[in-house]
Amino acid sequence: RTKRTEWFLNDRFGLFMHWGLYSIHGKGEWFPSDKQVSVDNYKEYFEEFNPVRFDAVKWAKMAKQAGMKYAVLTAKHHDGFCLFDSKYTDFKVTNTPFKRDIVKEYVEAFRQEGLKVGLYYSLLDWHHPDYPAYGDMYHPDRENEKRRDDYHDFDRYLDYMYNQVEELATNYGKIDIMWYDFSYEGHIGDDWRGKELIEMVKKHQPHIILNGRIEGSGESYGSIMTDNPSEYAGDFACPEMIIPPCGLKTDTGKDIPWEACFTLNNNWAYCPNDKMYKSSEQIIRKIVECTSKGGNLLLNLSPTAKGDFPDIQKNILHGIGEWMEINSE
Ligand code: FUL
Repeated sequence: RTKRTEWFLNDRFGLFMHWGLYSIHGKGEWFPSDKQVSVDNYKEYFEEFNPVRFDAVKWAKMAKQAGMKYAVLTAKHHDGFCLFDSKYTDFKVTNTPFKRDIVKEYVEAFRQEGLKVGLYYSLLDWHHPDYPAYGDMYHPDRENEKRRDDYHDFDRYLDYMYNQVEELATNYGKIDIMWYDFSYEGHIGDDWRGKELIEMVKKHQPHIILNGRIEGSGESYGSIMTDNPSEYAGDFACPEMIIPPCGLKTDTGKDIPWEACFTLNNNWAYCPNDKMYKSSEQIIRKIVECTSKGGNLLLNLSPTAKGDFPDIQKNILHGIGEWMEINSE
């Protein structure tokens, strides 16, 4: 772990991007689950997806100018829509009017600018016929959640997930981070066949680092917090919307690599009604706080349905970039 995480402990600031069909309706990426939108009704966004202004090179330059050293893009979020050309589903970007493989353009452009590239992959999948519910059947608070239908073969879903992650690990060159999202407290990585999944990824990408969400959510970090982490504990913990007050250490005081992820307003996905933005100064303070406590900041931006960023988000980044320029060696 030490060797693989070396760059990560040095490159403290990264760009997170939540982008997909939910960027069209602008009501947040949990909308299909919260409102239990059927797969059929959700299709309308799939038929519409056409981000004609998408320019990965511009995105990469913007991130670099802000002092970011790496990025993580939602290759597949909980809605199951894939931003890459997967042979295991039709529910993918190359079948939309846009047709282009977004993951491919993203990894190439960001690498070109010297940034490390990461891919987010959701364990939850509200589109796959073998995924049991709109939320997650394992979630203790969602036990009574309406099932979409009666029959599911969860193992078949896990095969699908494994195959897709393997595509991501083999079709796009060097991937620096695989960012899984997410499991629940009380459930272990085995529920997701986590060991198998991680071994496969590492076979293809020996240097890769993985977050700890195969056995945890934002608030629970799983066995990464112990001196004997499990095989699926991951390489770093990823607290969501909080900065751990004293950093993160195991019980016996060993440092744990970590990365706090934060939204820029109050939503991960593009949400035009949400104007509660943090200022450049607030973000800079967070970067300083994370860094001083031994952690990273993964700052989320929300591309629009047309493939660019809202001006306000670009301006905040610009402000951070100016500070970086003055304050970096
Ligand atoms: C959570 C997800 O449910 C959110 O949609 C978002 O992706 C966040 C970073 O992680 O667990």
